[in-house]
Amino acid sequence: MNLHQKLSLPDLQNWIENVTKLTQPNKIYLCDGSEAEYQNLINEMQETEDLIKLNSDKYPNCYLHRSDPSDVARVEHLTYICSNNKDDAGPNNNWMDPKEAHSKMDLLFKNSMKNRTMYIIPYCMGPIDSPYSRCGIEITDSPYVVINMKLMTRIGQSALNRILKEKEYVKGLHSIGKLDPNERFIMHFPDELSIKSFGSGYGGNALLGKKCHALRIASWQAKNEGWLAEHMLIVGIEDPKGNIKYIACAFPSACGKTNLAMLIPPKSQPGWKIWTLGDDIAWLHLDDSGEMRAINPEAGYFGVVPGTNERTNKNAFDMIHKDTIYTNVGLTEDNEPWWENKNTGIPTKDWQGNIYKAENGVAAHPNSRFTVSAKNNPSYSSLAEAPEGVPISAIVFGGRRKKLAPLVYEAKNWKHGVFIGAGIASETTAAATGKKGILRRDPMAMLPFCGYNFADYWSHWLSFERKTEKLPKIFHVNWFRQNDKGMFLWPGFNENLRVLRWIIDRCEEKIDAQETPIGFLPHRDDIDMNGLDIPNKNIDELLSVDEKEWLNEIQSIGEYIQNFGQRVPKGLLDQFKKLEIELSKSST
Ligand code: SAT
Ligand code: MN
Repeated sequence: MNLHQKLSLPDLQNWIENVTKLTQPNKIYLCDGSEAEYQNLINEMQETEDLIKLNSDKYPNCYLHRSDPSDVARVEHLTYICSNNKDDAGPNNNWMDPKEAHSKMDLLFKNSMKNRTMYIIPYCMGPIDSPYSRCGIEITDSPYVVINMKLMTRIGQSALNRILKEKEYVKGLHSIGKLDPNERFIMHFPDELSIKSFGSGYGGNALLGKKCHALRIASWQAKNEGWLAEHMLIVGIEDPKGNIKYIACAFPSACGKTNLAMLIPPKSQPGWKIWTLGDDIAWLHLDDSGEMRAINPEAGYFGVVPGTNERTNKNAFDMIHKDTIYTNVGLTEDNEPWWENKNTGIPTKDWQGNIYKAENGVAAHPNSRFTVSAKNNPSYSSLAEAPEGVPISAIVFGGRRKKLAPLVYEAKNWKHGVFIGAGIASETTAAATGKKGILRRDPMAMLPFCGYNFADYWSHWLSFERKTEKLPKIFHVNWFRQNDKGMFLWPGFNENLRVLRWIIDRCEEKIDAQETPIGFLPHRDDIDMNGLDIPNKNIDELLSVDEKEWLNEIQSIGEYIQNFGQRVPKGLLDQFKKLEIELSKSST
């Protein structure tokens, strides 16, 4: 069968033909998703030095890719939502008129694949037989993208079969171009279900199934179809009796979603187990009975490497010892990957391949990443393949906040929870280009990823209350609170299970809580501190609410929300006003 016959959908054939004419590739290759194909690409990429084979005794089937030094993170200032109507993109997105965007991009794509192979990657986001899954096709000239998509999604024939049957799929066109930051754009066309990405080979800019499709385009589809596409990990928490509760947690990039998703219960918590469903993205649907269920559209992890060690995330540490693609880590003399806080080995080369000298800075780039199949994770839950997904008991929002936000609190109701989500703020990290450590508002941890106007997005969130009475409870956590000396008050990492247990106890209505204006907080004794050596005054600080400071915070959230103008739902503004009044009363 020739390519034309294999892609027996007129719309798909036309698109491929047009892209071929525009980009002028040397060769066209349709990916089948097989292991042999993966291995062939790996071999070819070693020849071109796009990949370096790592020590095969200690790191079998592991490779290192070094990206262009100017191409190491998502580029939010070059990312656009090109909706037909500017107001649909909203103040949270850069917008360009779709016609203008297409012609700008087509100029860049012109002849961009000359002397290169054009890879066609059919992929499915979510279990291949799930009604909640959605498909796409990414056309790319980067073999790095193909091997990463192979680990991160379900690619190949089965996805293509589904596309030919459903006839609806997201069209993604990607070329690394010359990797010139001045000729780099990531454009989304939600009304057309298409993406054009040029000039970057990195992560979220280039693996189009991830942030571009599964969040920006999918969030728009989800709004129109009555579901949610969210920047959330999904985790199952099993108690000593074998009952499992599933929760979904939204934290901004590089705030510990992967660590929480793979948590190993500390010794002081015998009988508890954690099952990983996903570490980055959740698609949430109401089932026929009105219960919220989640699938993870991805099939692998693209996680931050630095800081991963036996203490912070043993499952990830073990998992990335085989079948892993590393991007931008350092190397030891024995050709083992090395990164900051790995706690073993000595780096000899930095992430750019230069001789490592401590005085020149880090060996691994702070946003260096591992790509690995979810099935390699020791805590992998086979329900990640369940077409019906898992039922969600709680939604947990969080951010990286030195001050103010307590360790955990619970929303009073769904509307209040939506307000809490809309008010998330976090200190910026290396996951995106730009200044680090600056506090910015990041509603639902979706600021870089919501493919439409936040005001409409909040209305959509609020609308769920009218659809069902079985909504999950909503919580907020903050693992990153510090004292005045800059020391973390909470040990974090695996100890976070203690907080998850409180959340589950609340969901099961097993315990009561202290009511404060910002929500329900734990009574000190209701969080199991067994085996932890934390002074009582730290616990009190972690569970304290400074009402004066909170009044300022709520007013700043109110101001932020109101910037979104006329479309902001009244339900959200009411929450703001109610909280402002309550806090003004109690803080005077
Ligand atoms: O580069 S990615 O967007 O895939 C990683 C992240 O920012 O979470
Ligand atoms: Mn993410």
